[in-house]
Amino acid sequence: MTDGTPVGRRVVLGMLGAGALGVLAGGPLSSVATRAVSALSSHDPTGVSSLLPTGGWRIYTVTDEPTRTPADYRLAVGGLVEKPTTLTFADLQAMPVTRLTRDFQCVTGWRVPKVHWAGVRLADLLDAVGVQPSAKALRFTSFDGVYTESLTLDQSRRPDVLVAYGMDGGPVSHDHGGPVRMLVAPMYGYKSCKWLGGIQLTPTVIPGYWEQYGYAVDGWVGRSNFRDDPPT
Ligand SMILES: Nc1nc2c(c(=O)[nH]1)N[C@H]1C(S)=C(S)[C@@H](COP(=O)(O)O)O[C@H]1N2
Ligand SMILES: [Mo]
Repeated sequence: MTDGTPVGRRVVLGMLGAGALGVLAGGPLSSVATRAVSALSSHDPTGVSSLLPTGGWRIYTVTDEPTRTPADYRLAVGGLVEKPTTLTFADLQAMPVTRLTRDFQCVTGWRVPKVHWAGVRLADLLDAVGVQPSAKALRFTSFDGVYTESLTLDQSRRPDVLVAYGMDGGPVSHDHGGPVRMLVAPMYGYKSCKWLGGIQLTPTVIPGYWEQYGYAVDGWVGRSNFRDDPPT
């Protein structure tokens, strides 16, 4: 899956149906860390692996994990905006903080209940840069150089969509996409771009990384993809 060869929807769904097996076989949702944790949980009838410090999280990346510190972090906001802007970590922290507690749900079935997030509402950021009338969607890019995501402009203005720098009382850790990641709380995890490097306003939705492999562009939890139980 590293050569960029597109995989049809059927193949992806097949791998997901196989659950942890798909991950162990090196499916597209895997990373070395994910494989290790999944291998453990799939061979652990005692449930002891759920006591591991990952707290139910799987760490996903489609590249080698990129590194950026708060000091060298930059978020470029451009495209169809009035004021193209590059924000530092300090700029983000100087904006009004929004705190949210929400379950985090991956489309493959794992869920972490009641994660505490802190960050800047994307809506506030959009107000600060000014959105041009022709903008209808957003494209998120990761500084991993590969991962991308999308939202419609309406979705992006929801109060539960954050440019997040805080998680469970601390910073968003490197593994979880720090210093800054997206949190699109009402949608599956793949909509929340880690290691956020850029936000571009676009005339139309440009499907993101996983959406090219058949996942829903409108990835509402419980109402898309596999329609599992809505989060609590
Ligand atoms: N840059 C980047 N962002 C990403 C991913 C990724 O592989 N790379 N995986 C997505 C998926 S499928 C999920 S479920 C969540 C996982 O977040 P976590 O690694 O903090 O658990 O990140 C999303 N954002
Ligand atoms: Mo995911």
